[in-house]
Amino acid sequence: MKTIQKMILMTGVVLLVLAGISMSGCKPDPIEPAKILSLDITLRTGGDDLRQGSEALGTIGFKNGSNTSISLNNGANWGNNSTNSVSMTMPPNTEVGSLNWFKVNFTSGSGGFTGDNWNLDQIKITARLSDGSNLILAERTGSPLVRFTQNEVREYTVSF
Ligand SMILES: [Ca+2]
Repeated sequence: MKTIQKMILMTGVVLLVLAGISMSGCKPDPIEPAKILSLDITLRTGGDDLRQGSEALGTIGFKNGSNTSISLNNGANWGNNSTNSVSMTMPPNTEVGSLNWFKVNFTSGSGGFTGDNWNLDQIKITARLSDGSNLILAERTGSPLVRFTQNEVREYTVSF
């Protein structure tokens, strides 16, 4: 074969290979992973209530270092052996892997003669996703799981 024919042949091979590469790059876009629209925080109070005027503050921490808080009980009484659910809206485009921890902070109200204590027997954190499904992120149970007190035990953290 003459050199010029070899060059033409080689050029053809190279073009075919390049065409193959560009074709394989034309795959359809992968399906966007579902985003978290909101969290459902379900808390079961055990044998010692969360008194009216006391506060359970919920804070979600993100891996990028930011965090956001809401009052879980809004100053209301959570009676002995009651279960309460609170919805927490997430920022737009919150990815499942972006959550780092959830923390409950207890502050005893000052209304009674003595400070309040609160037994938390269970916490369950469920993500509501943009594709309509739910994802349980954490579920912790104990009897109690944690006993919050006025001065000593004031926070409990769930790491994801
Ligand atoms: Ca109490």
